Amino acid sequence: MTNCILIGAPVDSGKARRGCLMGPDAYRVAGIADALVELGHGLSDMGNLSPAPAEAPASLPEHLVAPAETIGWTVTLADAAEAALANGGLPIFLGGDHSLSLGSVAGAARHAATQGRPQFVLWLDAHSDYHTPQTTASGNLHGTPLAYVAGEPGFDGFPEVSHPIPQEQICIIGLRSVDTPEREVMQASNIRYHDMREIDESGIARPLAAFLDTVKRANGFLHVSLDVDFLDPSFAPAVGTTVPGGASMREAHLVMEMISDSGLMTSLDLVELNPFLDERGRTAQVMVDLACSALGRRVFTRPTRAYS
Ligand code: Z70
Ligand code: MN
Ligand code: MN
Repeated sequence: MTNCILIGAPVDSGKARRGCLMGPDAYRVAGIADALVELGHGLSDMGNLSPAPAEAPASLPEHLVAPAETIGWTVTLADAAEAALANGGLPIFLGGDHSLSLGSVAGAARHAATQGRPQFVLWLDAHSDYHTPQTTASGNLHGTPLAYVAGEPGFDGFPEVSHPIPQEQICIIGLRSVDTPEREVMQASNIRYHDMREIDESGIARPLAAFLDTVKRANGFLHVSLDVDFLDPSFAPAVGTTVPGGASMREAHLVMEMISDSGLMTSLDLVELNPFLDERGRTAQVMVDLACSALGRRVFTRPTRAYS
C-alpha cells in the first residue's frame, strides 16, 4: 500500500501553445483517484496549486517564454514535492507541461538529501529537455528541466539547486528529437541516454533493468517523469509537439510494470497532456492506465476499457 498524493500542477508557462493547464482535471475525469484506490492505495488530492509570485531577472535571455511564471511554479512545486515526501507519501504531479519538473525533481532531491540517500531520475521522453536558458532556440522552458536539476548554470532568478542530480543518476529513454546543443552536451556527459534506435535493436527492458538495478544497489530514491510524447502519437495524440516513432502501448506498459515490480519509484510526473488536442479523452486514459501499471496493476487484471 502506497500513500499516493495527487498534486495538480496546471503549468502552462513552459511553451507558447496553451492547453496543458487542463491536464490535472482531465486526469481526474479519467478516474485516476478511483483507479489508485481500487489498487489498494491510500489517496489524497491536494487540488490544483498556483505559482508563487515571482519576477524574472533582466539577466535572463529576452526570448524566454513566461520565465517569471515558471520561476514561481518552480518555487511552489519544489516545496510541494519535499512536503509530500516528508509526509511519507508518493507525490504524483498531474501536469501541466514539462517545466513543472524543474520544481518536482528539485524538491524530491532536497528530500532525498535529508535522508542521506541519492536521488535518481528516469526521464521517459522523445526529447532530452537539456537546454539552458542560453541554449534554447525556442525559448520554451519545458525544454530545460533536466539541465536545471542537473545543476547546469544560467538559470538566473530560479531557486538555487541545493542538491543537483549527478549525471550518472539520470537515465533518459525514448529519445528521437534532440537539438544540436543538447546532443553535444549529452554525448560529453555521463547521463545514461537510450534513443529509439537502441530500443528497436535491443529492446526497452534491457537499459531499464540496468538502471533499476543501479538505483536498488545505491538504495536510491527514484523520480519517474513521464512525458506524453514518450508514447507514439498514434495512440497518444494529445500533445503539442507530436513526434512519430514513439514507444508502443506494450513497451510503455512494460516499462511501468518493471518500475512497479522494482518497488523503487518514490515520485511521479505525468506531463505534457494537452486535453484540448485529445480525442474523446483517450490520451488521458492511457496516461492513467500507465500510472496504474507503475503502481501495481497487472495487464491481465485490468478492467477492459474502451479507448473510443
Ligand atoms: C525543443 C525545444 C520540448 C516538448 C520538450 C523541444 C522541447 N528541444 N518539446 N517537450 N514537447 O524547443 O527546446
Ligand atoms: Mn519533456
Ligand atoms: Mn517531450
